[in-house]
Amino acid sequence: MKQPLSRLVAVALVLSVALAVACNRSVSERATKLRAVQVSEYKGEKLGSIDDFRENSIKGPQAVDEASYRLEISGEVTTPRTYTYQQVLGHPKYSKVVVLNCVEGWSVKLLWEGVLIKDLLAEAGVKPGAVTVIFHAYDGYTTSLPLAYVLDRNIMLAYKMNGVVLPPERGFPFQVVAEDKLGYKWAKWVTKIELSDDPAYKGYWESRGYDNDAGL
Ligand SMILES: Nc1nc2c(c(=O)[nH]1)N[C@H]1C(S)=C(S)[C@@H](COP(=O)(O)O)O[C@H]1N2
Ligand SMILES: [Mo]
Repeated sequence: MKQPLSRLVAVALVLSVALAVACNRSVSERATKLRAVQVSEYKGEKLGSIDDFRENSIKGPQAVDEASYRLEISGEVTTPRTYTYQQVLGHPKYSKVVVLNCVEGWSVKLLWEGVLIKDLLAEAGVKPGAVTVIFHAYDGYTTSLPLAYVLDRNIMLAYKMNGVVLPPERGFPFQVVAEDKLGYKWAKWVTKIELSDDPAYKGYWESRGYDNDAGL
């Protein structure tokens, strides 16, 4: 039987709308599922939740595209490097339970999984004059940590929290796990790690009066 063309067009329209709705739903379902499968305990230790954070980033949550994302290692290094998301994940992985304390007075204990920043720095070759590690982020945020602290304390660049990939608002693809330092040292959405010979460098909050050491 011959179908009128308008009938076919109508069917195609209905199908494409249904598909669009289904895709949208799967995006929010994915976010919900991520939270549903997060771990709540690690080696007998009770953990906080991904939702125990108060989102107060300088420009709100950032949506970083995994395919076009690059992490740069630059500044006082012998060979500046650029990594894709997967190339960063190709480094040896580490897990650790660490508490994040914000200056606002709240804190959250989570299981973090990531790579060691010093493994990335070793590949770029740190120049002898470097003393400060500056983190640049997708939202324009900056903060820094002493190079000695990053190396001696095995500071991690995390890609998972409580066993799930960092949600966009929690810093996807990477957040610095600056243990024993206040939350503003825990750069989210890290895009560049710059080595500097300036021991007094001040990042976003530090240049607005917050303590540059930020020790707990
Ligand atoms: N890129 C970026 N990273 C950032 C921030 C920010 O505004 N931008 N805020 C910092 C602060 S003040 C805290 S307490 C931690 C956790 O922030 P959240 O609760 O908004 O995730 O992220 C830190 N990292
Ligand atoms: Mo904070």
